[in-house]
Amino acid sequence: MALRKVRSAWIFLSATVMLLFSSCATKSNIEQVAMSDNYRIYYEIFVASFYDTDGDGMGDLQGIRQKLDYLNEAGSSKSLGVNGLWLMPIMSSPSYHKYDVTDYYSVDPDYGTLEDFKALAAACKERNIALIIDLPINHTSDRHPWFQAALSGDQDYENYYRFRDDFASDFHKDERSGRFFEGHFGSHMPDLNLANPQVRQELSDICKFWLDAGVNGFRLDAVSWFFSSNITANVEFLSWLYNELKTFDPDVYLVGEAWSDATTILALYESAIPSFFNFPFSQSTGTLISSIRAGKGASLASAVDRWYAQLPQGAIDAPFLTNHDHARSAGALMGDLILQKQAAAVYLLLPGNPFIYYGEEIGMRGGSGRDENKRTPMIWSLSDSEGITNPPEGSDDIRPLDEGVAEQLKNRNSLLRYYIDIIAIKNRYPALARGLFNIMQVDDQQLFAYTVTYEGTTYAVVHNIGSEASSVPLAGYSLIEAISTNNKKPQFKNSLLQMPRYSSAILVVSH
Ligand SMILES: [Ca+2]
Repeated sequence: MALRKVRSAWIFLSATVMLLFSSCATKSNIEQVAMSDNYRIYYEIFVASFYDTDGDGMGDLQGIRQKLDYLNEAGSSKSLGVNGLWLMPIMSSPSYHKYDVTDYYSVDPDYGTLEDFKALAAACKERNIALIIDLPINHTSDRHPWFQAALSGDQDYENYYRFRDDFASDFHKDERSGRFFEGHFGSHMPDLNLANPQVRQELSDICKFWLDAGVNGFRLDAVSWFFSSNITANVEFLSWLYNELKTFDPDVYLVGEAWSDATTILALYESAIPSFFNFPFSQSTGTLISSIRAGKGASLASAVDRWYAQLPQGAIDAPFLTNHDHARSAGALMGDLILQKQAAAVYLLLPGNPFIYYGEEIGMRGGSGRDENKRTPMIWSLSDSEGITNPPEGSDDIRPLDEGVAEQLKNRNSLLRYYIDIIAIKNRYPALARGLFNIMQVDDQQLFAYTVTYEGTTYAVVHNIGSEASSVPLAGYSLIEAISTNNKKPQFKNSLLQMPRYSSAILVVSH
């Protein structure tokens, strides 16, 4: 809509400039992202809480397939438009979260069958949605046959884990032998010995199995604990894994979870794995939410600039607000609709692959206390309970919403409709995800302003994340997207970009 408005204004300008501008716009609009392209907007799903198709109260893989129209239906204004999915663990496991696997070659019966998974993967492929699954390989379940064999004294399988004779931090006593095994996340999740070539062969086989079943890659759980905090060993293992998987699929996408500081994450990028989650920017105390809350765009720009200056070439940053381990972002943004919209515009439009946590797009709240409260049922509708799952057992804080998905789709001013608009813009201009970042120096501390340059075209992205209107002179640019969190949109007149409070604009260099 904004694009049409701008284009009609250009009718009054010279034919030459008009031609240049429309060639830029047309190119961006028709460009299709190839399936092999690893630049995506991802959506993280806790399968158990997403959509239930057989009425047992448990979300399932068929439920995700039924909701693909919601996630990405080409040309629909009621579809979110994400083109990547990350499923939290789907393999057999005794726990509700399934991060402790008992069989890496099966789908947990709670969620369906391997056939259901293959059908989902095929449906994703048809829609050009990249599908990645959680791969918890720092540890297995203590009920995994490998660990059971180890406990029964099988030497080969003892070497699959990390046993020692005396106690050390993170080690647990095996009462039978009197020895100790490592289990950073508890005695029910024994750590695998990732230095053992036999274990590596098992992991290679497992990944091959899932790539053959249709995944595009994996989200690697707990990578900073693979060899405790030994970064050199972790980098070596991650390099080995990435190179191994590239022999099966040269376009395989991996994103690592190193819930750690910038120094550790940057060091792990030496493995050449494409993405690591941007934890320093995430959570209620991270750079994104704290800058949005304070309305300090210029300091956010400096932080982002420092971060991109350190990322190695080829790295695909993976910014997010919060994930399944954090209290939901809506709470940190004080339930304020405008702040939630502004936070979404800022992080979704950043270079790289943003990761949306299911329910974030409708402002779901919760997450104090137990982890179960961070993983509550997706609210599809307030009036129709079809497909809505039971809450995870043990959750004791379920927050209601004024509007679920169905209601927000009908409300032009809703958070969901805003997410749909922003995602469409990110998809419309491939440069926004892929471009080279450069900070723009502006006078107003409220403004978060930068350029991205890709294939010879430079775009400017300007956010006013403050509570006062602002303006910035931008000679040589044309406004192509004017985005408002309320009802006042940015205007561009006589090379002056006028930014209402809490608004965003995208411009292109007009040569
Ligand atoms: Ca079910």
